[in-house]
Amino acid sequence: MSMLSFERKYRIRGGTLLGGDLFDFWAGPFYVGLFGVTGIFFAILGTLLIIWGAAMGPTWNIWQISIAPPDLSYGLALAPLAEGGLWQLITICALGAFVSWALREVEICRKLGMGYHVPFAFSVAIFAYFTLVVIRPVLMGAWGHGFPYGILSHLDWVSNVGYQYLHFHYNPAHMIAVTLFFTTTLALALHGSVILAATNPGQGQTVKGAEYENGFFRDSIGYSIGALGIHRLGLFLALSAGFFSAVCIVISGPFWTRGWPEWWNWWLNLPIW
Ligand code: UQ1
Repeated sequence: MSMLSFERKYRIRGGTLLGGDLFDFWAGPFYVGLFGVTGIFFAILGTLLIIWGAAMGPTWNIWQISIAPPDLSYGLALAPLAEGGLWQLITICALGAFVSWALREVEICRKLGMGYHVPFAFSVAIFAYFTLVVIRPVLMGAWGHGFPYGILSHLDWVSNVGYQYLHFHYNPAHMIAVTLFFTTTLALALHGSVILAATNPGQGQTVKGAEYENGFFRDSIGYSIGALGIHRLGLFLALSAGFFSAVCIVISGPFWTRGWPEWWNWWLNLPIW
C-alpha cells in the first residue's frame, strides 16, 4: 500500500480556512476539519427533519414520501413546520452540508498543495441546486416555487413545470445544456476507451503510451487535443452542462412566462422574410 506511506507524509496540520488547529485531524482515513463537523451536523439534522416530515405524511413508501415547500400564499415568509417550514429548514441543512463539503475539499486541496478544481466543480452542482430552491423562488416571489423533496414528487415537479412552458425542449438554454450533457458523455467515452485501448492492449501486447493515443486521433480525425487537454475539455463540458441547466430553469418564469415554442417567434418576425 504505497498510498499509505504517501499519505503519512502529507497528513500534517495546516491549510485550514477557519478555526486554526480546531478539528484539524483525521478519523481513520477521513480528514475531519471544522467543515467535516459542520457537514456531519447539517447532514444528520437535515436527515432527521426529512424523517420527521415523512412521519407526518401519509406514507412510508420510499418512492412516495414527499416534503413539499410552502404554499405560494406564504410568499417569501417562513411557514409553519407542517406547512412547508420543514422544507425550508431542510433546504438550509442541505445547503449547509453541501457548502461544508466543498470547503472541506478546499482545505484538503490546501494541505496537498493542489489546485481547487474539484471543489470548484462541486460548487457548480451546488449552484444548480441553489438556483432551483433559492434564486428562482426569490425571483418569483414565493418559496412555493421550489421543488418538493421526494423521489417521485420531484420528477412530477419537473414534468409539471416543463409543461407549464408547453414544450421545454424549445428552451434555448435547455437545448445548450442537453447538447453539453451529450458531448460530455462523448468526450468521456472517447477518453475512457482510448486510455483502456492503450494501457490494456491485451495479453502479451506491450502497453502503449501518450504517443499512441495522440496518433489514434491524428490518424482518425486529424487532431489530438492532448492528455491534459482532454481533461480540461471534459471538465469544461461537464461544468457548462450544469451551468446551462441552471440558466434554463432560472429564465423560465422570471424572464419568460409564455410557452417556449413561442420564444422562437423572434425568428419568424425577422424583417428579412
Ligand atoms: C485526445 O486527443 C487525447 O489526447 C491524446 C486524449 O487523451 C488521452 C483523449 O482522451 C481524447 C478523447 C482525445 C480526442 C479528443 C478531441 C477533442 C480531439
